[in-house]
Amino acid sequence: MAAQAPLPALIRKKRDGERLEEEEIQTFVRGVTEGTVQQGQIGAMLMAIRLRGMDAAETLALTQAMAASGRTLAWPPAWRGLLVDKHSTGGVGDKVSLALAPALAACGCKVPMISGRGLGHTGGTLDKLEAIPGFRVSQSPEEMQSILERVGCCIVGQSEELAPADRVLYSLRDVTATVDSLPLITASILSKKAAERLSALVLDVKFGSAALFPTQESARELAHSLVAVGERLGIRTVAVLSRMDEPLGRCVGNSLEVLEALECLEGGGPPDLRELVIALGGLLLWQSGLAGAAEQGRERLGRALDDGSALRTFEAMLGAQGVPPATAHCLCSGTPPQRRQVLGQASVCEELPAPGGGWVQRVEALPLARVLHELGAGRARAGDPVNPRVGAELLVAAGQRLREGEPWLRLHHDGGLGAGGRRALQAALRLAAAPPRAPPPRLAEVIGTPGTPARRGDGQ
Ligand code: IUR
Repeated sequence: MAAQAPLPALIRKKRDGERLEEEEIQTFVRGVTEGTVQQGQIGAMLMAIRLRGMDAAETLALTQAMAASGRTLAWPPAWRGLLVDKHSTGGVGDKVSLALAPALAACGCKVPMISGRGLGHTGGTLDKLEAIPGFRVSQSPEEMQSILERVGCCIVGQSEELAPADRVLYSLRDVTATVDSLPLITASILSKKAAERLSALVLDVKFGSAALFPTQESARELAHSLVAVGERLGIRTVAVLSRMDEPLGRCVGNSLEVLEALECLEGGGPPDLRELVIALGGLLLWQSGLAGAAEQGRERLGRALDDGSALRTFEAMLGAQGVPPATAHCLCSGTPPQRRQVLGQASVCEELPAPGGGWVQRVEALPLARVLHELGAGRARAGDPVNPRVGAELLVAAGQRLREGEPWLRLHHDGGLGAGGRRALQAALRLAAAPPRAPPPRLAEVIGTPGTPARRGDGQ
């Protein structure tokens, strides 16, 4: 084996714009995992990568080294081709995973979904699920397998053992202004998916005023990077670019989003939510070979939402992840008031009147999310508690005529809404003097063509 260059030489190499060899990347990641690389050195390497970039082979090597830094999951051979997951780059009101995982399982997929918590203005799937009394997200890989055998899907947190190098790098990216690096984002997202040993993956890359990437072009660049590296890892990978200027659906806030996901699982709910669930699920069913084309996949997934099989699977998943059976049953089969009683309600429920009259152009997601965050719906630092009862329901839709004083937003909180928060909320409502043009579809583009479906033996 060639002598390893000392770390400062590797940092210098990347700083000066040279490529790093696979072994050099492995050396760096091993040092990160074992704690032998100093924090300053990690920060310097992250900045060198952020400024100089990485080509596809380097990004792949970084992803593989990070995936290999911890445990990888193993599944029964009979599940080959069927193991699927979805990742979203984060949005406001995004409860897609809650409906998508059980719907896919109801169609025959195995969905070991590993999700995150909300940080900043975007929500986290785990926080939404933890609004349900009893729901646990810390299952071991063995427990995950047992749930997948019985139910077909689970939604859990990332265990300490999975891609530990990502944990170190991600926390340092936050404090070194290197979050927005394509190779670092790609390796971070896909190292965890590679460790999950998936067959197929769909990525929801969001763009717009409330997304990580403001423009469709920048989101497209990330999507191409994710699809290229995902495919090289042996995971059938496809990405959709979806708009994130307005909240997804009508509800924002953890408990309210669970209620809205339940409506979707009953075949109802807001059309934009159902559309995204069906589009993402249709692509995954195609990739996993359970549908002959994306359109057939969409139809199949829509049937699972309409015939109650997705809802029954969701109830089974709740039971398998710690929710008492009576609670799970009440949530899945109860009336809306019974469901609200299970989840608990905030002490204040107030409706905001429209500050003027006109046609609703849109409701801006970012200011709405920021105010809810301040009211306790989100966390400022990892580990902070969240108040699941804080949230908002949109009472209007784009294109609707609204008269001054008519209610447009129902806000749920436990106090603390000041004049500044009220002003910010009222400014989130964009009114026009004339009927606006129909908004563009939320799903803007699909990147990567699944083409040949995952054959058994692909991926994992
Ligand atoms: N989610 C991840 O898992 N990693 C990242 O780098 C980002 C989001 I940005």
